[in-house]
Amino acid sequence: MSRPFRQRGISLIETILFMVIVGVAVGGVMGVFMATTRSSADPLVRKQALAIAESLLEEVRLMPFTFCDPDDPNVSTATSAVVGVGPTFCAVAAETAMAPEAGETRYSAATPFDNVNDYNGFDTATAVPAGICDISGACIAALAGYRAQVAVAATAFNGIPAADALLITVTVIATNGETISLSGVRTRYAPNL
Ligand SMILES: [Ca+2]
Ligand SMILES: [Ca+2]
Repeated sequence: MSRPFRQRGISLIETILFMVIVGVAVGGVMGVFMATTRSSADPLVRKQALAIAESLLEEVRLMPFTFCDPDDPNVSTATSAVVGVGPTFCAVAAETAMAPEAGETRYSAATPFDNVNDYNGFDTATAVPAGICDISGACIAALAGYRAQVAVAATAFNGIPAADALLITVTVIATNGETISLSGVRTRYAPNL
């Protein structure tokens, strides 16, 4: 006993409403699209700054952090930084200063940085040569607008006392003023402790 279904077209008002709704929706999507396109250069700068920070942090973390000087014959057997006779002592005094020793630079062939703590205070703006450079002193001209700074400080870490762990913080300031900071911890290598 069903009534016959009466077919009916779309009215002009319905059509106009449809167009208005679709227009507003497309406008919103286009707005997001344009904002993304406009700021798409910024992630590039951030990624570049991050890449510089990561590579410098990696370089510092790979430096020796031992009781004795890295060149000390007892570097792998010493059980403290005490200078003395025998394999458990350092033969010469360790580099304990939180700064490079006299004559040391990141780019020196004869006396390069040879300790984690040598990097404390390193700044690509004041280093010679200045700029983002590899350890041979070859600088990348395209990265002239970036500046990197390193800070190294003793820190207690996960149960390891502050005397045996160093917090390394690399800060990169990008061309647009954006700053990225990466931190990593380097613990002392002391197999016989
Ligand atoms: Ca040194
Ligand atoms: Ca040092």
